[in-house]
Amino acid sequence: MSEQIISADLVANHNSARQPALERDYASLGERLDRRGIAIDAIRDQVEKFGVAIPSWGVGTGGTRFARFPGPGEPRDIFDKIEDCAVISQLTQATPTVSLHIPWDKADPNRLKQAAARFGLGFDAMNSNTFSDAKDQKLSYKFGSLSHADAGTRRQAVEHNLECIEIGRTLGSKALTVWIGDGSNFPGQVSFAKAFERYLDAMRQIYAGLPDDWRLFTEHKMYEPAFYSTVVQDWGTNYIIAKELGDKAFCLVDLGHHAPNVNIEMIVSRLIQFGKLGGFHFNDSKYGDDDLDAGSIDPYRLFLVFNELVDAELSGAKGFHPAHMLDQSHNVTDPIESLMLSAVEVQRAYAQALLVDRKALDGFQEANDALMATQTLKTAYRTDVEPILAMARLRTGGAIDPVAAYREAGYRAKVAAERPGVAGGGGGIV
Ligand SMILES: [Mn+2]
Repeated sequence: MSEQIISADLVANHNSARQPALERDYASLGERLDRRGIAIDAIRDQVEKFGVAIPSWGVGTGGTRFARFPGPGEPRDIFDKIEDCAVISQLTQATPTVSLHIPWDKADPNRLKQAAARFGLGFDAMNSNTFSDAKDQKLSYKFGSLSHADAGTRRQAVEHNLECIEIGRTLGSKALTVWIGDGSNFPGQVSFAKAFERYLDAMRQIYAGLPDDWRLFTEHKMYEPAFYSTVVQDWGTNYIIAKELGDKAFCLVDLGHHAPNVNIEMIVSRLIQFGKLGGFHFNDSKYGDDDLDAGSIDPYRLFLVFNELVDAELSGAKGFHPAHMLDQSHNVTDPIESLMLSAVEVQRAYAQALLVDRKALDGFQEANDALMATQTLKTAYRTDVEPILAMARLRTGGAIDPVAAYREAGYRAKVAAERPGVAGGGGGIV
């Protein structure tokens, strides 16, 4: 049995006070779903198996390029971050893994492995960083990394990615995610073609160092930090990269990395159809790469993305096993609370998508019945699946209301006393 940071008695008391009402709500929803030919327990079983990774950088307070306002009890190092992730996992039972960022989380890999194993946590994809300069780094990434004009700088960036793979091998990770900030701020500053060719050449060297059972995820982003052009700017370029590199290369979709109003669920469908969807960075946005909490701005879009994912899952799409991860920046909330609710929102969209009557939807599509087709999706989306999610948490040892249990436990006040304040200053959206 793995160690639990929040007292098991506290969680048990929290749950026993809420369980009778939950059981009534679950039975009532079960009866309504039964009328639609859906077995509630089967949906609950699938929700119990669903997990989303926590990014190590998400448990610290984020910031913007204007300022960062640190909260109390912020993690001081990766070991504190793993403890915060363990709290999220314990109370939600939805986040079994942590995704590390190198060099931010650099430490003895064996110590890292032990620290995570203590709480029953595993490691998701490794994330490299060639978008900022590490301390004592020889060559600067100010003008790019994997696409830099200078061969030595490109080599340094390749070696950093190979080091991330090495660390990940010890940790039991099975994927590397590469996002670069390379691009330009002025028309004419770089040759689009030359920069992309240099990038592909560097990525081929990283791909060559990938173990056979690993996957390589490349993440596109339309703009920022470069404001005129970005080397890996959209899903089209990303698809070309994955095709050029080979069978172990896939596209990663960060929901915030598109122009406003782009039909992301359709991009998801295209990548699935051609076997190149690697995974997600879930978050939400209003204007740009806002890194807001998943489902906080446009929960219907999150559902529509999951509608495509569930459709692929049920139709047995070849090689389909996307990695799910949150990638958010929490500027005004307690990051642990935001991450718990975000994980639950991702689960919620998954559960709602499982309720879509796919046979009926297909019939309406074939008959050009636009109104009934869209209503079929709405019927699933409008269903309040909270009793399913709460029941899944109760059965797996989590809390019926994770935020309430977290506040009852007084975890933030406890770590605030143990962890000295972190100085404010630099920004931190990535
Ligand atoms: Mn991302």
